[in-house]
Amino acid sequence: EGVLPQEYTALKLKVVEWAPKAADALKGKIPEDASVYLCPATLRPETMYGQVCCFVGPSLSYGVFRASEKEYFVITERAARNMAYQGIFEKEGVPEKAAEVKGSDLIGTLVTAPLSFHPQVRVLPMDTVLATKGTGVVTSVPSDSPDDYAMVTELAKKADFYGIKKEWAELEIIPIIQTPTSDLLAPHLVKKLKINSPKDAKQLQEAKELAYKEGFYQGVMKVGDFKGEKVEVAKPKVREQLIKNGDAFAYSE
Ligand code: A2H
Repeated sequence: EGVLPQEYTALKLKVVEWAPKAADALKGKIPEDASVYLCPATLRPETMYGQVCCFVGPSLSYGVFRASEKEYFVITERAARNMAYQGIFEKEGVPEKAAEVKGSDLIGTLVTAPLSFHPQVRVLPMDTVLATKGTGVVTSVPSDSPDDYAMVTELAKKADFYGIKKEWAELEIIPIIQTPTSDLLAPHLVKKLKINSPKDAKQLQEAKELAYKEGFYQGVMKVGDFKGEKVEVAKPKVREQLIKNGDAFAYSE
């Protein structure tokens, strides 16, 4: 881990419909009138218009933690401990875990996606999600993240193997940021560097660095309330808007 604290935006993706195994794991453990959210941590809040799914690590274990009387968050135990000390939960100190659920049991759960052109998206598996970073939940923006593009392409290609419905991984990828190279920078780089699978780690690292630099320093918003503004300028504005609307909160580690 780096020396400087990483300032994430944690999104609140509200569960609309649980996958059957997740529903079983949670049965009777969460108050009926409470909302449960998957909370992906992102460094690119300005890309949230392009969310198409939400990744969890299928072999990771998640807790459903009480944030307040009416709100519960699905995140890793590690993230919950950090949040409990950052004053994100109503009760400070030790986080209160209401239930436990395996990543694989969350696959197929339907959640809302704040700001996205796709108002509801599915939870899908991604083996490279680290338990040691962020919340262990990652929102997928294939237009601007090479990792995300490589993974949704793989999921659509091998839907049966991954035990998902093909259409869950085939939501339209809409351009949201214009750069000198492309308005779909991640797909462009994945093709240019001949990346064939999420396992091409070295090329993906290169693509990720290129995409991040070009997107941040030369990108211009194509959509949303800050359309026409530079990404650098729009980023904090989108973040504030998400937080003000109750769709996100600040999380650092
Ligand atoms: B980013 P850093 Cl559009 N395991 O969000 C693996 N990856 C994780 C993670 C975890 N536990 N937690 C967060 N991440 C991803 C958007 C995005 C991101 C775009 C472009 C690049 C990008 C949509 N996915 O990240 O190591 C999250 O994906 C490339 C740096 O803390 C998060 O932001 O720097 C980013 O990695 C945090 O990575």
